[in-house]
Amino acid sequence: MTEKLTIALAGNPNCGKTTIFNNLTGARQKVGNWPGVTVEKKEGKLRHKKYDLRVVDLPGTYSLTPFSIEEITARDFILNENPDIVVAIIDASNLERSLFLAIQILELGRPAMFVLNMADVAEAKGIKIDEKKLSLLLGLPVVFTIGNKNRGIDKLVDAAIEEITRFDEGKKSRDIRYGKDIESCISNVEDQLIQSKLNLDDVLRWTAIKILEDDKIVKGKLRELSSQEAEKIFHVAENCRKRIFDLFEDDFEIVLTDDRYGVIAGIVKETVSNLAIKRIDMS
Ligand code: GDP
Ligand code: K
Ligand code: MG
Repeated sequence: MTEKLTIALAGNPNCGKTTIFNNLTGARQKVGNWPGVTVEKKEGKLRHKKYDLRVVDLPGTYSLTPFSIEEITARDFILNENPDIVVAIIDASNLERSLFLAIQILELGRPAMFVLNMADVAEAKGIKIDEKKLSLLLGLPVVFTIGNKNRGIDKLVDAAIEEITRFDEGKKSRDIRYGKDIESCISNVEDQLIQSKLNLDDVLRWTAIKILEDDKIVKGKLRELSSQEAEKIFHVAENCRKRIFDLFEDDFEIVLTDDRYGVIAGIVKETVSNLAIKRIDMS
């Protein structure tokens, strides 16, 4: 019996996503467009042990907001087609910048893992990432790769399959936690979502955050499910947005973005040491 699994590759432009996609799928590729848009869609196949893997190369993006067709395409695929795992490809030589997208992928609540690609570039720059600590901190697998040398690719696939299995056996993704004012808003909207019985299960927290960010697409989808429930939820969210504005004199999405950068700075501080800088410090 073979098992069919779908792996989606996500990441910033130029992080090496297509290189890794090519390493994984070789010549077994299909190139087309995403439905209705002129964004290129690449899909390929890979046979690994008892698994038939379908690999999808998502459009390169810096975020998962609804402001560009690439971002909408990437997040719709993750939300609607439910890949068995989302592999966030990270430029290891630029961890801080890459984490802005990567933690949003983690935040979707679906099975995910991080791939620290460009490991050679990071090493040449004297950047050392403690991948075990990063993995423990965020509760997901982390592997190093050097895409253009085809290094680490088997490890990537093994880790992906292990993580899919863990989720099948009941693992839940770990949440990124923000400041107390943001968290209390998220809880308020989550509570209202639960009362609405719209059955959002695994995307509950993500949906609450998106409503608070005034994400027009997510709000439109909720209205389609139940306009009456949607208005109640939006009312709670609007009160929270006002509270945040009074406290910080900025919109919720700006305050949350600042908080995200704070979380990222904390992760980088815990897991990265720059050997080049240390050498200078000691001289
Ligand atoms: P994408 O935009 O994310 O699809 O990135 P590409 O796969 O097109 O890669 C961008 C460039 O980075 C290409 O020139 C690759 O050969 C190169 N590249 C990919 N992975 C690595 C890596 O691990 N190390 C180095 N030094 N270059 C890489
Ligand atoms: K490219
Ligand atoms: Mg590409």
